[in-house]
Amino acid sequence: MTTAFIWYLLMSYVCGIVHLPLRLSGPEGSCSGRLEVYYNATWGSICDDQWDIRDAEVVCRQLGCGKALRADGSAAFGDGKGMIWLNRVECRGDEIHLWDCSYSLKNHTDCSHKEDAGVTCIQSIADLTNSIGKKLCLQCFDDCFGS
Ligand SMILES: [Ca+2]
Ligand SMILES: [Ca+2]
Repeated sequence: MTTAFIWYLLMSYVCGIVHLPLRLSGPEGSCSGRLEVYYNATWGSICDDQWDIRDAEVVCRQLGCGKALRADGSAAFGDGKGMIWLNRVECRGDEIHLWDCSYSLKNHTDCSHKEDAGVTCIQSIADLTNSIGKKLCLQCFDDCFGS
């Protein structure tokens, strides 16, 4: 096995076979804010159609932010920029990752940034370890899959 392949396996494990990395863009720290998803080498936002607390539960879980308090819509955390990658997210609420849910993933020109979705999660003691994990995942994406 090449070093690159071993590295890939390691990062796949750390990142949980990454399909759709998430981050929150907000003023109140890492566990609330406008949701952004990394796809096609670009961060984009999520349309709030059918955005609800079950979807927020999964996002908060994936980010290591504990339980969800609220699913925010109508650009509650301000308008995003660029692509709107996700719409019509439908989670049961017990999924580990958002990509386990049903959703529409493409450049949603039928939605506007006035409808950007966000989440408000309970911050947990796990934040510290998870923020390190998140950094690793982002680093992984920049290094392994970035342009
Ligand atoms: Ca809407
Ligand atoms: Ca939903």
